[in-house]
Amino acid sequence: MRPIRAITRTAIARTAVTCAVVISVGAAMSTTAHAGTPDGEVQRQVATQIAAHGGTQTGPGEITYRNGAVKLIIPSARQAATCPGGWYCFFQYSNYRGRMLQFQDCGGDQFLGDYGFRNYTTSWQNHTGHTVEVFDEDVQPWKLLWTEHPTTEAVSVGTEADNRADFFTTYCA
Ligand SMILES: [Ca+2]
Repeated sequence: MRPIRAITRTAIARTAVTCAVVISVGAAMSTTAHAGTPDGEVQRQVATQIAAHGGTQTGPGEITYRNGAVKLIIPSARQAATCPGGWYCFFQYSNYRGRMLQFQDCGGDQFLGDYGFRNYTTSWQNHTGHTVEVFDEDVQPWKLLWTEHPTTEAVSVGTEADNRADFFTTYCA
């Protein structure tokens, strides 16, 4: 059973990438007709993200990884991303704006670079009971940048930690 499932998954992933490319071409044509269309730009960024870091598009501006354990949201110009209950989220800009990378797993280390989010975080929200310790591994020894206690958030990580987060350890509630 396992080899068959693996093949199916690969086939699905290939189909998703093909769709993304086709949609991207459509978006490019649309941009020609309506210059600066935010939705077209979002779709272009989705295609770029999948080409660079894999994942499957599961909605407008939404890319899912690891069978749903991780999601990247690329919001349109009209609407900010929202960190749902039961997840903890990293945001590209202050005040929970820009791209949002959301997780729900606990009990180990996870690497933001796997999703193109290394040195990228400026604000965060933790809508779980887990505790998350976030590190910079570009310095020796690795530096603890901040700790996300259960149900807390920060509109900005501050100048010292801005765009430095590389990985985190999540302690289960
Ligand atoms: Ca770093």
